Amino acid sequence: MSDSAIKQLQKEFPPIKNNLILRACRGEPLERVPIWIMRQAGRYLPEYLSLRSEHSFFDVCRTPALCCEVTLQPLRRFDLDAAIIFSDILVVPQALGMQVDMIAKEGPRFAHPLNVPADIKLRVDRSKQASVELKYVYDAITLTRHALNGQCPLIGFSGAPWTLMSYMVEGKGSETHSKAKKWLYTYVEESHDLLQFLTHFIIDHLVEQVCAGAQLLQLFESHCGCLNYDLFIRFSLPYLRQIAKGVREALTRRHIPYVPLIIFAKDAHYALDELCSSSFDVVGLDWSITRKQIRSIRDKYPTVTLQGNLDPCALYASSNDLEKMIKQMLEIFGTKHYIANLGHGIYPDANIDNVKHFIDTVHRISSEMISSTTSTKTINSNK
Ligand code: 1CP
Repeated sequence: MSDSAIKQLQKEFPPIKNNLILRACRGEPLERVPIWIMRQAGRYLPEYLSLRSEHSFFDVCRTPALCCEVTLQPLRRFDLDAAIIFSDILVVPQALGMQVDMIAKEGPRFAHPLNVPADIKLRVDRSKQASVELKYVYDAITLTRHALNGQCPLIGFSGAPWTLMSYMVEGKGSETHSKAKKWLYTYVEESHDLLQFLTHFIIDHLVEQVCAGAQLLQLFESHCGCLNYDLFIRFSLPYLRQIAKGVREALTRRHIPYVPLIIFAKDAHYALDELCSSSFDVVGLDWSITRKQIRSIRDKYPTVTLQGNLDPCALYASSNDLEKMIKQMLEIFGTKHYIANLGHGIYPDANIDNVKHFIDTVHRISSEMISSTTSTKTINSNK
């Protein structure tokens, strides 16, 4: 598609029919709680596996028509309240010139990870621009926003600086992230320099996604489990805050209406206060966050929308047990300022019937809860 054809398409997005999730971010009264599922497009769906048997992972990412198809697959099966563009957090290091391959049954693998700071000069091309290198993501977003035809909002996303840096140094997934953490203890200045550079690039990547049609943004800081409070405060939080502020300012500068920002900092149970006071509209909670912690931040930060946090493994339970867990989750979070989701990405062997049951049950129970409080209020006001 030509640039002018894309620009034209961006001006003519179909009107939105279901904006529940956007209203939840603003804390408006709702008829039911919105729900989407992290990694809702992916390997648990046979139609995804079938498409992947013909195309490599990054070919799918780089082909807007395929991205659009895969993004829509879960929406054809389930009554979801948001779509998330099919892409990956590792398209950012690729855009900077690093070679990343997706190895079957293993995951992402970098051909030449960063071993020492001198490698940054060799492997990371600081002249690259998101708007050029990741144009395929933005084209996919514009195409998908049209194909959705207003069914629900489209989420754009990026990995956060520390998570991307840890992949760039480790070169693959890791239990301990000890190579990347070594940088934080031995190459302090160089680590900050890399994180700062990534921060600017990520801000551009997120803003471009909004220009292309994304209606919410989620930032994945997936590797907080290997940090402690002090490391998080020094090497993650300042950059998360810069991103929230930077995206907001860039959108204002470009006269683009603001979109809600979600932070999902997995395993950052030690920094919930900091996350809730970092000017993100939504704080995603992973499945390990306790009821006590949820109640505490709910009370302390009533204007922050919370997202999560059902254990992805709860989808292996019987439908009766699953329903009990959903009810409990809705009772703890409440129905306002809340987006239901899993507390991490869905697993490839998730039971598809239970995925549908999860989504439909959140809708049913939350609408019952909302209509019973509304009718109680009406009775009270008529007294
Ligand atoms: O073979 C395949 O098809 C690859 C499986 C797969 C998929 C479906 C990968 C490899 N990435 C994705 C898509 C993806 N990744 C999405 C798409 C949209 C959707 O959610 O439906 C998103 C949002 C991501 C984000 C992502 N990628 C994260 C953050 C979320 C999280 O899990 O914490 C991370 C850490 C990655 C890296 C990555 N990509 C793929 C894998 C297996 C991994 C994890 C590797 C590891 O550290 O072990």
